[in-house]
Amino acid sequence: MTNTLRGADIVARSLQRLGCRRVYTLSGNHIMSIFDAALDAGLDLVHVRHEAAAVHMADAHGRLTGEAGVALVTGGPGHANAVGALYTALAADAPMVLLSGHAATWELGRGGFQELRQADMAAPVTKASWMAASVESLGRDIGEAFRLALSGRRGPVHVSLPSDLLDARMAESAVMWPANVPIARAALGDADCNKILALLAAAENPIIFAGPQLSDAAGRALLAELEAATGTPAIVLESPRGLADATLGALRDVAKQADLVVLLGKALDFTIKWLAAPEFDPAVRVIAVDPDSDLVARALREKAAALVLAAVADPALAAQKLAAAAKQMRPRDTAWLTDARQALDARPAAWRTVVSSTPGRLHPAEVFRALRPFVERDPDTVLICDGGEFAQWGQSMLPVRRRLINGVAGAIGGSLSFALAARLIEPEAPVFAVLGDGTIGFHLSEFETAVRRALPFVAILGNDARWNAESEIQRRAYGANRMHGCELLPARYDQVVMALGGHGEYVERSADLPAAIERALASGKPACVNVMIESAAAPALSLPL
Ligand SMILES: Cc1ncc(C[n+]2csc(CCOP(=O)(O)OP(=O)(O)O)c2C)c(N)n1
Ligand SMILES: [Mg+2]
Repeated sequence: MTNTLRGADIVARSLQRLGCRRVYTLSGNHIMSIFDAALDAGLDLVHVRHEAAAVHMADAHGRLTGEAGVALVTGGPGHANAVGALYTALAADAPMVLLSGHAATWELGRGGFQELRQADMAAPVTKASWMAASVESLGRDIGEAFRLALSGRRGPVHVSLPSDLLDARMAESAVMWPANVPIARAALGDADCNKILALLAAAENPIIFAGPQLSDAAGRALLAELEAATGTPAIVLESPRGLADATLGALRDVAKQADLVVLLGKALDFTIKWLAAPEFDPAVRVIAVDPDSDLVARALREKAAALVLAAVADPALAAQKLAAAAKQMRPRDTAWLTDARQALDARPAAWRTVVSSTPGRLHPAEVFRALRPFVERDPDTVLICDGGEFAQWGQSMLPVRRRLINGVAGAIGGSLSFALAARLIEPEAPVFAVLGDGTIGFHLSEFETAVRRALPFVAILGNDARWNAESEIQRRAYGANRMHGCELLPARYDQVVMALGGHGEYVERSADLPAAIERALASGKPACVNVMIESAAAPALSLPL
């Protein structure tokens, strides 16, 4: 008798063949056949409380491992819930695949259960999005999704899986399994490499802006090497705050002095004010190196005469080649690099002593002065920072090798899911998530997932009982007497976390914070340190510091 497999088995085994061991998911009618198939394929189903959390976890998985993260959700509303989170993954160049169950093909156009044009809906927030067309080609669909997610400018890919194809059977011998094609990465040509180094050597104040693909620990190490070899400050721009990213100190003052900017996998976009005046010298010259020919074309369109070199190349390969070649050259004078580094790395002396003026509330700087020794204990610590004003202080005050932030999308709410994925990937080192009280509401129930899966991490919650980032906009734009619609309760999120089985700490005094963090770590549970803070605008640094 010929062996037959269900479409669902083909999907699960294809994932396994591609090296995937863990799937972030939430159950639903359309995908229960894949849950069943996962048993035999040995896939670990990490099942969560909202489909967006599954996507955020696959996103973090992709960013932290460089392998494609996989999220699996049900059709219609499950898919719709997942799509919003793809926006963050797309903007962060995170390699991941969203697989969504889908109404059966024979139901389409007839009012089938949870029928929705899913591929159309996901198209604007993915690199590619399609509905599988036959059981025979399911394996190839999965393989192609992985290949696209990992090639060129990496990013999310979506495939909808109609339930009749998942249930259909076919002979195992006729299955087209995904081909294990190596991911092609475009190299930087010798001539371009030499020309870039010559332009850097001739420039007075060059600077290298890297994109999110170089934001992982390996990418940051590579940039440090490139910086040392070329005498050129090399920084990652991954924040929606762009030049005002508090992580980068007085970057705006540095940027103004630049006469040459090298974009290394960094899109020419709003974060760098399109490299235009008044943030940049009108005469600044630009080099664009990007894996995505569309972004190279955009740089050409936007910068025209100022663009002195454009190349389609993988940013990591380009950085390696440039660093290796630069080491053979005469080192440049280090005065510019020294000054630029000082502006990027220095922090105001006042931050070492500032305290809150409100009794029972801490200033954000007090929180991160207390947290810093904990993140410095282990070089493998993973720091996750969400959006909002409080978290910007964390980004600015906590230097770490391994960090995830919300990214250029500027969406808030992903950090708890990121922390769960980080803990699954990093077995030992501490994982900290830094977020505000508004943001924690988005995925608070993921503490239940974390408890159920025994995934300890520590959330440092800055609770100012408001959506302060938006309040600050109101204060600046409309006046202090017109701030409304952004107030929240000083709620006891620590108690919610305890009720879900985690560890909670409540802190109103600076002196109590170190012991509270220590207890949270020692608890071995998912923990929330709910720190009452005074509302403080995000730091905006300028020279002299
Ligand atoms: C998905 C999404 N919704 C809304 C916003 C707008 N937004 C940005 S920061 C912020 C406030 C965050 O409040 P909180 O988490 O309490 O941090 P705080 O600014 O108070 O420190 C809001 C509403 C956003 N960026 N993303
Ligand atoms: Mg707040």
